[in-house]
Amino acid sequence: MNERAHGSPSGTSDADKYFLSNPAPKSLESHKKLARSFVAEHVHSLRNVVLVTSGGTTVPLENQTVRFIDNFSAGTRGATSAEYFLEAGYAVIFLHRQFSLLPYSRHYSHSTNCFLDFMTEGSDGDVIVDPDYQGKMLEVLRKYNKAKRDNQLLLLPYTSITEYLWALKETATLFRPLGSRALFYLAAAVSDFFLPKDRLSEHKIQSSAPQKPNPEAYPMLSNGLSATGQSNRLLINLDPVPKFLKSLVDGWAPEGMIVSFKLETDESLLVSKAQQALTKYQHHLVIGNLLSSRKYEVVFVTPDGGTEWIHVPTHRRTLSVSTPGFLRKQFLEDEEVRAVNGEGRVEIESMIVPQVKAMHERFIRKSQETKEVD
Ligand code: PAZ
Repeated sequence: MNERAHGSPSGTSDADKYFLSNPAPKSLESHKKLARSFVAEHVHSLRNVVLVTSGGTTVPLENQTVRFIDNFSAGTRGATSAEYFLEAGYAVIFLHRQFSLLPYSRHYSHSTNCFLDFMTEGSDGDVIVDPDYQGKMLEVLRKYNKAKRDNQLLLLPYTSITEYLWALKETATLFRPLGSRALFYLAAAVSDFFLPKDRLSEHKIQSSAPQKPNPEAYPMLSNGLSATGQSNRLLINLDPVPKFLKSLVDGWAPEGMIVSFKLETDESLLVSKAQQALTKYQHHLVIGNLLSSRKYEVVFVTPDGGTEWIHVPTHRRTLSVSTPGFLRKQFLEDEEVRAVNGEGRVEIESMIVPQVKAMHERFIRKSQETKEVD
């Protein structure tokens, strides 16, 4: 019997406690309704379904949120991967940070151009797409229309860590009827620390004394002057976010294939941290990447101890492990400029997704064989 299906004892895990003390957002019910009917359709369509998470989660500092902690993620990995999954025949639920990059519109929305730069005035005084962009836009439009026609894409937005975690939990649970056809591709940059609801200041934190924020969350302000005599410093006391990958693997999605991403800035830590995550959570694949080179190289780390680097072709030719740091940095900056200027480089997601798909297909076959034996 699959041990993972048993899950952790109910009502006791840190994740359970998190959900008890950080209530579901208002948007959750409508997200669940949409996800439920999307999954039901694709249980029958026999498409494999992937939940792609994308973008960064925020950590609000106030209940009526004026300020929040954020991170760098623009959602490029998630939005680009979602397009390749759609092309590969998957139905995609795209759980993304609101206003981050979206599949298809990403080609235009966050470009250095204003979207009006893609337009021009036609001879009859009408607005048309500038001929320079028409070829590419037609290609993108056709793919987008196909995804819509086949009801292959569902967009679910989140903003805060709590919204994200509730949506992940509920969507994963709704994926159960898909069995091993469910794939989780967790590319979002999820906060590691947060401020629990019961320690959130209701109103905007004031920058000048006197004020009475919640003493536990803001001890320095609550007890008045800091040691140096400054009264307007803000110290924030954050809790760790429980490790939800454990709940996903053990309880929410015991039959699906789970792929997580690991981001580091120190190259010497990347593979070992990815291996530790696999040992700890017992899922199926970690894709490691470094902040500076994430668009050009990633490493696949598997539970059997395998590590395989994937590089975009120009990158492999130019860089090697021994390339000095300053040359590497210059190369990556040049690549970025070329990409922004539209000087087509290979998108690394076009290499990641087919490989993940092949692994998922093997995973499905294996799980069917196991069921037949049982
Ligand atoms: O959104 P983006 O394309 O700028 O960045 C992608 C990424 C680095 C957030 C993603 O590839 C990733 O590693 N996500 C997991 C981060 C982590 O929690 O370790």
